[in-house]
Amino acid sequence: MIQSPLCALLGIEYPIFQGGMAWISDGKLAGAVSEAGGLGIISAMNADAEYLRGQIRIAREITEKPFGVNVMLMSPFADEVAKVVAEEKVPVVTTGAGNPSKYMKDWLAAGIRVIPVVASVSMARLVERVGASAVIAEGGESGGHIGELNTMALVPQVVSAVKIPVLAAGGIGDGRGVAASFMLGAVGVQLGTRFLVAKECGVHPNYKNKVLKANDIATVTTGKRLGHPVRSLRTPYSREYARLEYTDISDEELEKYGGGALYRAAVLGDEKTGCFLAGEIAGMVNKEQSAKEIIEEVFGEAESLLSGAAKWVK
Ligand code: TUI
Repeated sequence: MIQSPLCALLGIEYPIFQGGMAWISDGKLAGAVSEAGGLGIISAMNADAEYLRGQIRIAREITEKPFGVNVMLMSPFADEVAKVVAEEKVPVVTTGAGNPSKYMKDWLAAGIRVIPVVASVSMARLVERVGASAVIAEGGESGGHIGELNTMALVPQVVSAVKIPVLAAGGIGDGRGVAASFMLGAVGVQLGTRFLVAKECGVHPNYKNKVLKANDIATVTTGKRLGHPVRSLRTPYSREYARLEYTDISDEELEKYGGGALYRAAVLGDEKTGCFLAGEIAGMVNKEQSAKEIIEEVFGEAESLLSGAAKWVK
């Protein structure tokens, strides 16, 4: 059995978070992951307060165990979503794509454990100073919006820079990634892409099939020109976006081209115009399993690897 200080901190059985994926991580998936002993996370994405309240209710119908909400700080609804998580006394809030400082006072007053996703040492130090309980150091192997560093270099540098616990994210798809994360000094992991194909995940079947079929070089990054690189599966959409980035199209038009693409992928399953965010480990994901099976398989693998690690020491 693998237990880390993160389990005691949050009252969970396995030190694993299911990442908050826009249009994918809803109350049903988060409830299933939490019920299986990890921390399920509802993505508040670009949705309003009413949507989030509904998803929190669904998660609470599935489980009495702790769960989380991911607040996407670039969302136009971030202020109202920040109020809802405090009113609902959500046990854990993770944040992404920005600096969560302005919400920290209210969240801490509501007894919430705030665990921001960071892509640099400086952001990790900043969120520690304003009261974060832990940080998720997310490397560029992740799907979606990514920073400059990759997991292997980012995690140990964040671990050395802060006193709060660190979770590793980005490029983790099985027990090998979990074991490696512990060796880098992390006390837990966050996985997104692997949970995308969970049986309880309601994403469009075309999306699941694309991830199941993906190989090691199936993902690409686009969006650098607008200052927010994004990793997604190679599709007609990503190819056209990549082409447009190198034309003299205006930033506004490029932004408009990106609008609604996550919805078209996750909800409509539109293989031509959708943007299918996925991490580099998509090539390792080849079967649909329940959230419980995923967690138990991953930690079974990690346990045997970590208990055999002494063979390297002579
Ligand atoms: O946020 C994510 N992943 C995401 S958000 C998203 S929605 C979106 N769609 C299109 C463009 C942009 C966003 C899809 N996937 N992961 C967590 C994450 N946070 N990755 C990187 C960061 C991050 C970046 C900058 C965290 C803090 C930060 O600070 C910047 C600053 O100084 O304010």
